[in-house]
Amino acid sequence: MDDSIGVTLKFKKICVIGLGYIGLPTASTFATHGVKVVGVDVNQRVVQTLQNGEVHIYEPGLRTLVQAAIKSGNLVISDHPEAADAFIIAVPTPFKHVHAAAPDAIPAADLSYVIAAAEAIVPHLQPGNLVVLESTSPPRTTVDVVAPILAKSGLQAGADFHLAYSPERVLPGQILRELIENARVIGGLNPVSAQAGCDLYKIFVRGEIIQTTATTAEMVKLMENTYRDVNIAIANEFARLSEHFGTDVWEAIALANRHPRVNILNPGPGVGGHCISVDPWFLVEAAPALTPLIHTARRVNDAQPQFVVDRIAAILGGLPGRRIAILGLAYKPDVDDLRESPAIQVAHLLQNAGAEVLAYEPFAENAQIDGLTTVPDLNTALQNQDMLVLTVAHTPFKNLTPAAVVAQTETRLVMDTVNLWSGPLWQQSDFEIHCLGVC
Ligand code: SAJ
Repeated sequence: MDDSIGVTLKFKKICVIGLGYIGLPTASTFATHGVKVVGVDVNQRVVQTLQNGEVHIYEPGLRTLVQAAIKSGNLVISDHPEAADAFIIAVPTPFKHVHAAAPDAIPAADLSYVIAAAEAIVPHLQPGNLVVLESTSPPRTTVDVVAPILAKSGLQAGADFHLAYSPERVLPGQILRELIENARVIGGLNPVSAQAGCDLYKIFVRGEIIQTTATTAEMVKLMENTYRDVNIAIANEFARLSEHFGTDVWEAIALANRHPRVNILNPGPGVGGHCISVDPWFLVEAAPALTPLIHTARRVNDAQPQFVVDRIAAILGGLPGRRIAILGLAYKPDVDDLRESPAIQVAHLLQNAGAEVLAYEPFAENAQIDGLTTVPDLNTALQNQDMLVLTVAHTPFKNLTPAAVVAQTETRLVMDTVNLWSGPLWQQSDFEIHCLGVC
């Protein structure tokens, strides 16, 4: 008998709290694997959208998966939890931005959504249940924050019910595939809780499931993203050095990466998203004296938008009154997510310095951003500009040819922060392309 069928019987019904980029795919995947799922979100717009058969998130294949899950009758959408065999908390854990008056302050983790979700579970918690925190959280959140809240039920975590932490590590744009294929870490309050978590995720996870402690699993998640942030910071610093010494950082990185044990990442306009730009702060806030490298890397990446703006100002000989088109606002290529986007920071910095900025985002053509003029199509963005600034390596921009752009704009000045328009076609074109990391 397929053991996944066995464990499905153990978890007939689960509640997934938080229907965002992770919660909704997770809820839908469980539902299409035979589990009754109550998908819970406190945002009425989200609940209404999903109950109307629509999806509020762009992720390849997600709409089809959610509609199949709801059509099967296994996924129902609600604004409150119900009694279930397991509860998964997949709510946001943003950080509280520092006040402008204290720019050097360390951003603090905002656990209010996790706390609210745990509180909402308490009335429904029963002996034998499993509760899993998935949200990326500071080390010891499961043990020191979630467990005490759930104890208000009168049940003891690890004895009367299972409590575990299991981070997701899916790449936006690849979520549905990676959710199933990636190895998964399950950290239990105790080994029995870790095993219960393993039994739950075995229902659809095909990657290896590794059991550990809850705090280790929290650390693993933060280490993965912090490792990436530090490595992006060194790539950004190499870009600055290349401009200083007059080399092409992209060529230099490609050559350095020919070394069998070197893997330098790509420079860019900064680090965005609700993960890489956030998670390292959880470690810095929790242990500032132990994290000078992590802290500095965050500062390097957060300063990258200003570095790009300074380069643009030097090329244009000043910014006041200059007309600039920002091409791309998402935090990374081929997603519609604008959270913590460096492209938006570049646009605001240019505007604050007196430039007239228009922005176009192909994956969010109707994006409304405070203090920023966005246009719904590329052609409008290209009209009557002094410079085009490529801030996101979106595939639609990659596929443009010089001829296609020439037909839509008189502008010949380009600042390419993502090394997108770099091939011979562009080098032989009339465009004057300035690339980040290339002098
Ligand atoms: N970036 C660079 N240079 C690079 C790579 C990325 O500047 O070489 C920038 C991107 O443009 C973006 C930011 O960094 O602004 C983050 O992009 P990303 O693709 O590194 O990260 P996410 O946030 O989309 O996904 C990461 C992944 N973590 C790792 O790769 C270690 C994903 O597996 C995690 O599940 C996700 O964070 C998360 O949810 O934590």
